[in-house]
Amino acid sequence: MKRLLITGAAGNLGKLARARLGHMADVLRLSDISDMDPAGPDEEVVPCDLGDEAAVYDLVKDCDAILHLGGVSVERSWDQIQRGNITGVYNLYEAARAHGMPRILFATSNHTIGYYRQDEVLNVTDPMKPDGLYGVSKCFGEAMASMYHSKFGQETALIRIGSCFEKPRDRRMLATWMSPDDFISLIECVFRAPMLGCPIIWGVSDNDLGWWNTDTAKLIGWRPKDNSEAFRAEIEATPCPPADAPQSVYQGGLFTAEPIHKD
Ligand code: NAI
Ligand code: 15L
Repeated sequence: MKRLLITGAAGNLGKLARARLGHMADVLRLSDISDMDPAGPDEEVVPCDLGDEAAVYDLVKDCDAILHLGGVSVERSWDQIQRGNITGVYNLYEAARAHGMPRILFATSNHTIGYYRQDEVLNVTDPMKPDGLYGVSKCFGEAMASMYHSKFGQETALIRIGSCFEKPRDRRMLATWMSPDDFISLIECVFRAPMLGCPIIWGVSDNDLGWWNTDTAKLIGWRPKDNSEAFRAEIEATPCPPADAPQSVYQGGLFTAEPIHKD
């Protein structure tokens, strides 16, 4: 493809994508509200607040695909979440509609279902059970993608990411972990698939411990290769939280214990 837009390019996953996806497009257009490193060869750096409709319209122009990582990524006040994850998502989908509907990978989250218990196994068709305002905003994003697909044919891969870090950080992440390598191969599969539609796909590695039926990954030919078991001994050497603690009970872990933030 000619131009791949990466929103949230200053964030953790955005930096990873910037470093490793150059081969996917002639040009990477990198955008964030936070500071980014200057443009390198075959890069465009375009600062943009997702809450600014006109700016997002210009941002999406001439892009062939969008890796949408931008927005608030943890529990925060409604004002912050609304701008990045509600208004921002509306602005992105409207801009995409105006500019030929480039395929979108939308980074949604396990916090859309965080109030399910860890002894339950979920399918992507199970009802949402968000664990906070952040989770609710990701449910909204999934609903927007579904509506734009039904009404206009806009393609989106709704990737419900578990926990994408260099390695799992606690016992819960033995189930939710997705390695950086698996994330990159997932993105490649999304943008290379001949047909996409609007599937929900769990963004999780091939962990022995798992709470999610990962069948929909096959729709795009994605086969994660890493397994959190490699880190089990390291994790189990750390103190074990009580069995009735939120991080031991709920799939969303400590997000279920967050208050409604007011500032
Ligand atoms: P991050 O917080 O490091 O990066 C998000 C970026 O979005 C930040 O650089 C931030 O400045 C930018 N941003 C926030 N509000 C914005 C606005 N109004 N306009 C423009 N940019 C704005 O998050 P991370 O870890 O890189 O995650 C990327 C995406 O993946 C997020 O959407 C997050 O919700 C999602 N995700 C990540 C998971 C993970 O394990 N890292 C798990 C589940 C979902
Ligand atoms: C998320 O949605 C967050 O963006 C990320 O920072 C992690 O907290 C992750 O979920 C998780 O549940 O581990």
